[in-house]
Amino acid sequence: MRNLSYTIITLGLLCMLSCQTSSEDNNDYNIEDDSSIPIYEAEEIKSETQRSWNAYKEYAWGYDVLLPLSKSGYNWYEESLGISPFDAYSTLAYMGMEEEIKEIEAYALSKDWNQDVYVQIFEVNIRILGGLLAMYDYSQNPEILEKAIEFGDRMLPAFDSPTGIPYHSVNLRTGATAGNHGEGKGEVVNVAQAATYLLEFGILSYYSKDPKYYQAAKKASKAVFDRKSDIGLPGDFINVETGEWTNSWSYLQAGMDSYYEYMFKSNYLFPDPEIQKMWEYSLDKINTYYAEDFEGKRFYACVNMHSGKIVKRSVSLYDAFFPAIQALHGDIENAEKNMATWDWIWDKFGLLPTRYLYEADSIEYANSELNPEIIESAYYLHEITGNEKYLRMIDKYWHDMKACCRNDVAFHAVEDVRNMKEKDYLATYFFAETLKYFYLAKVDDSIFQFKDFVFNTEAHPFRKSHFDRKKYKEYLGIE
Ligand code: DMJ
Repeated sequence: MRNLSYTIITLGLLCMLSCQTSSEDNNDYNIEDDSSIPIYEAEEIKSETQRSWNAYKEYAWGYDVLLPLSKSGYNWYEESLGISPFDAYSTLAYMGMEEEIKEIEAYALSKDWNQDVYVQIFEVNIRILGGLLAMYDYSQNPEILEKAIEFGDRMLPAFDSPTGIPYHSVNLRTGATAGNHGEGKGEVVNVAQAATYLLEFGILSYYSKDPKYYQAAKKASKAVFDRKSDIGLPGDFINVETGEWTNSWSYLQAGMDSYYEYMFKSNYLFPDPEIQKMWEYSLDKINTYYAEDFEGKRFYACVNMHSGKIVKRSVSLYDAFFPAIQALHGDIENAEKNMATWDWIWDKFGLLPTRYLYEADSIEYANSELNPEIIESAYYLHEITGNEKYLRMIDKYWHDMKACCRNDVAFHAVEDVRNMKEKDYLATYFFAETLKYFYLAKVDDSIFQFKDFVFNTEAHPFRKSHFDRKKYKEYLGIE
């Protein structure tokens, strides 16, 4: 036992040293000047994706998630939804893994959604519906579209609330609504759960030529927006039956992030004057109330929705999606300031902790779960500005992630970025997003051109030219 403890401690120290060496190296590493150091190759990412996908197939096929340390599978609910293949498909497709994507298409077609299970509407929207729609976007197989429409129809009863904001969860078989895992009523949701549907539901309406999906998503987003405070900010938790705010914090973090993201992205793909107004109004409030220059760095704080006063100087790694949106919107100056802060936080720890208190300069939540947002923003900024320093950042993120999170079969999350303690979990978004952004950042233009696509919040790509600028208004019911 004692020997085992020593072995574990020694292995832990070795891991810490290797991770810290990597992060310390990076602190000395001047990304602007170091143009002689070669950047990783796209082929390396593809082979790491193949290796991790093989591990999912060997140890967890049929389960939602791979547990890479115990080499087993894990389900979110009592029954498996088989989420990883839906999330992985679009990444494997653009990597040219033909055999694997054919296998996933067959799996998707054989999937029986008539499951007596309550699923969280937000999560299945971005991962399963988003994944199925991207599968159709890539394969153009009409049977896949039928599966996507069926899945969308099973989600719709969740939106049948007095406000039009969806309940937390829906039973895929019965359409009954509830809270998590069928518990409670599910009437209190955060704003991301309330209003992250415009993009997938817009695409579903376009392809099915039935406006009902987009209109349901729009009603939900407007229901949140219309309940903004006197100074124009939404809160973070809302009751879907009464429309009352149950908490009055306002921020860019997980829980609100994709509410903002989808106002922008949906309007980017399917211009809708009402949504555009909402986005422009909201962006102005974000810049007025959340943005704070603190000790020479740009942060986006948590504020009170009524007073606009800062309630917490805290950021979460999810907020690192925002430089991508700022850059695509055309606000390069703020995107670059924001990105520089994220890169600085990365360098402090060698990975991003889930939540960092910037005034106290301390970690609030120390886990790090292979999240994609910082890579996503560096990728957008590299594509949009052409500045090589963003590719150098991505290269650093890849080397650090490899040093701290790669094991003998795949990659794993980290419990604590201060000691890089391993966590037995590989989130499905690692396949959908993290590996995809690493790959696309280095892949040749003949394979993928950033400017031709829109990504959902789970990085499922949609080719813009598939959506006719003259027809979308009719299909989505936009006046
Ligand atoms: C992803 O599942 C999505 O990007 C979501 O919008 C929030 N972030 C996670 C990954 O960090």
